[in-house]
Amino acid sequence: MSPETIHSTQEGVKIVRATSAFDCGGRCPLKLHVKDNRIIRVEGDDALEPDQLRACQRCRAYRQYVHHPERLMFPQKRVGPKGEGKFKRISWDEALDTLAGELNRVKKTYGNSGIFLATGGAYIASLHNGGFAAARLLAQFGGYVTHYGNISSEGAVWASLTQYGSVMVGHSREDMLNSKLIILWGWDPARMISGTNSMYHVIKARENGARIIAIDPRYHDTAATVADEWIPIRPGTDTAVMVAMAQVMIRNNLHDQAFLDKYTLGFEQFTAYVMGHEDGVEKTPTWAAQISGVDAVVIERLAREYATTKPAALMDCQGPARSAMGEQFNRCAATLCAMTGNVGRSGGSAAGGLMGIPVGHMFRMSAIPPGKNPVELDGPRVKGTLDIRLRVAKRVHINKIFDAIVEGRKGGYPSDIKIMWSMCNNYLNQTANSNKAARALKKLEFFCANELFMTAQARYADLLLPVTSTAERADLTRPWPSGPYFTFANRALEPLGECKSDFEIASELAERLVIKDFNPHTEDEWLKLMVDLNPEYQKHITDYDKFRREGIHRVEMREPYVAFKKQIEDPDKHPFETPSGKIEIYSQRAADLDNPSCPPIPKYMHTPEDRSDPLVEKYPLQLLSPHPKNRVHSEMYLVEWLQELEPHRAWLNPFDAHARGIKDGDEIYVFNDRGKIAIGAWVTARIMPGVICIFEGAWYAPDENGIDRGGCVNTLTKDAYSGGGAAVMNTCLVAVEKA
Ligand SMILES: Nc1nc2c(c(=O)[nH]1)N[C@H]1C(S)=C(S)[C@@H](COP(=O)(O)OP(=O)(O)OC[C@H]3O[C@@H](n4cnc5c(=O)[nH]c(N)nc54)[C@H](O)[C@@H]3O)O[C@H]1N2
Ligand SMILES: Nc1nc2c(c(=O)[nH]1)N[C@H]1C(S)=C(S)[C@@H](COP(=O)(O)OP(=O)(O)OC[C@H]3O[C@@H](n4cnc5c(=O)[nH]c(N)nc54)[C@H](O)[C@@H]3O)O[C@H]1N2
Ligand SMILES: [Mo]
Repeated sequence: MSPETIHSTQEGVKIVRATSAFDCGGRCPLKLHVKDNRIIRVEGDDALEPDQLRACQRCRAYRQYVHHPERLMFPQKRVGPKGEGKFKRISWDEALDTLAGELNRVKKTYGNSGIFLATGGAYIASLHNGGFAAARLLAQFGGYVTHYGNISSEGAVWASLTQYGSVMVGHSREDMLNSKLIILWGWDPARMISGTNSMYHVIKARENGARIIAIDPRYHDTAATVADEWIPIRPGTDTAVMVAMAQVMIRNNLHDQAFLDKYTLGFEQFTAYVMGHEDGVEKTPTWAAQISGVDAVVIERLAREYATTKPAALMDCQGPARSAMGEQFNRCAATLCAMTGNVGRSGGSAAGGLMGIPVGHMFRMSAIPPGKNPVELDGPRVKGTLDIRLRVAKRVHINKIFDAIVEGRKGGYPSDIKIMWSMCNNYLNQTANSNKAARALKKLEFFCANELFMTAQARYADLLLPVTSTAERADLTRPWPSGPYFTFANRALEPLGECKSDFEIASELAERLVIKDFNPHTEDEWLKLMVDLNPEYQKHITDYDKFRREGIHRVEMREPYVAFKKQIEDPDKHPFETPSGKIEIYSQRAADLDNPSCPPIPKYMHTPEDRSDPLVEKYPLQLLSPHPKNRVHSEMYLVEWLQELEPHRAWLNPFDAHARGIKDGDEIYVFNDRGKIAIGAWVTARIMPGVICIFEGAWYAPDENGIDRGGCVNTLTKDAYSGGGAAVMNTCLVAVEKA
């Protein structure tokens, strides 16, 4: 038995220390009880409070996921029309020969820019496996085209880099115990986790006397559990309310002028905008009330309370920023944090939407560089993005992948994509405009998907390669974003059926593509090497064997981590990483972009598909698509325990439901010009009137009339991005009728 295996008292049972590697922002230590190569029980972390990292319902259902009867177990090739889902079993030799043959054919006929590599959010584990293995292989094969832009948080990333020059804008979660007021602005950690211990510390902070306010169109689970007050707000209008809060502070001299003078740049320009000196419109609470639906009295009181309660943590997340002017939301939140002197202060917050701390953060744990991609070398840069976020123009925005396939060079894209190789994503389902995505996948000459399940996207494949789950391999798994700890998932099972990891698939393909020395190490050697080569692990992991054996290394911190503490305590020695060295409320780099939708100071602006769009006559409801509590996006969709937990239904306010003769539980159609879905209605006052909520991730399943019976919300969303690069899923107008 290997050292990381604990003996069980039960005959034939071993207990293996592991974690899942889902893309949920948590990373929970698990003890997997294994008998006859099957997980028979999942136990959570055995550390005591407050260190315990308690797993949620998804890890509790881990064995149903790993051993699901629908897992793909052998390679298959398409036999019916594309998208119909008819496949035939083939051997690995035939499968890999086919993929190698197609790659060689496209390279020879069209060049390497005809190859698209689609990697995704799934499988947050070491960087030698998953999409990274394929990227390294294809770089050596002469290159490939891929996407740019983070679908999760590009608005927040843009905002944080503009304002602070850094994406490490979070505090370790226990610092919330030092807060007197916590504003959950589009943040619902009871559901979306955001670090395994986030909700635990929100509850502790509440018990400690902090007042908690939730600002969200939905009365979400966190609000229902801990909030003193819920302020419903129309989607996409938060920046207007924040600007009005700034107006209240300026008018009543409640802002921290000394802090602004010392640490920031451009407050004068922001003031000119807020007070109406710039455009003749003073951004009063009454002005914001008309836009947002939040009462002017409430905005005034909120501004006063936030400005006078110290320290206060404004927790703005990424959901509101996944919208047509997403970056303005996070930038304006950060500006309020500076106006109240809460940046760099324990119990405060810098906002910026990312909440990450630099200890144990997934971004800092890269190891095996994929190597230069020849297709991208010397390419011009994408115009219109901030210089630090400059991307080579040979790439395609994440929310435009399928548009690029459909339109190609004639649509202004860098190449004509002929084949796609995909892993760790279900983008047909998860990027916007699924109907267009389906058309795009049908247009490809060849599509190969490495998958665990026959997902909505996998149905369109020509070739399906079955991959192992995290339980079937050993790996360094990576928490995001709260830390402070490092995790190791030991191998609990031998690969099921004929499954192989993405890395094994890439390695076997390398031989066929005559690429030498692609995989010279064993799994154990790779993992040890990555720990040895990475300064982040080296700083903390002194005993590799102990780390592996225990499956976790918890970093002991003398005090909570507070973003920008150094910059505030000693600004001369520690300037911010912006060009001016200050918090840039006015950004010259943003000004240089000369893009009206990305102004140099944070501003509220109207956008297509908000309530001011005439389209509202036809499609009167604003659609939100947050992340589901019973899945990770579309992953775990088939797990019965999780399906039972929460049926997939559309949240509809009683006011909107009655106006359309819809009763709770009725089947409804939700539609716009992009598509139509069928789904059950949940009539509930937990969502404000005028807004409808459908969790993302249900599998797209169009019927013969093109109605998506699976209720995939991206059948309705728009494949566009904001000035700063945010995917705009939460800016979407729809109509609803009884089916
Ligand atoms: N409407 C709307 N859409 C959204 C969002 C939203 O808020 N609203 N959020 C967006 C966000 S933030 C994200 S991150 C994306 C996520 O988008 P995706 O990354 O496409 O989402 P998943 O559904 O997690 O798909 C991951 C797939 O990878 C497979 N997989 C798991 N492990 C492995 C592995 O080891 N190897 C291989 N080859 N495959 C594996 C899973 O079976 C699953 O099918 O969705 C986005 N889509
Ligand atoms: N259970 C579970 N957890 C997950 C994931 C998952 O799929 N399942 N996915 C993970 C991933 S990859 C990511 S990126 C994160 C995403 O985490 P977030 O981006 O924080 O999550 P969302 O669910 O999109 O939105 C958060 C909240 O914002 C609200 N909201 C949306 N639009 C607006 C608005 O205009 N104004 C205001 N005030 N509120 C608004 C929503 O109602 C929701 O309550 O979650 C991670 N955690
Ligand atoms: Mo994400």
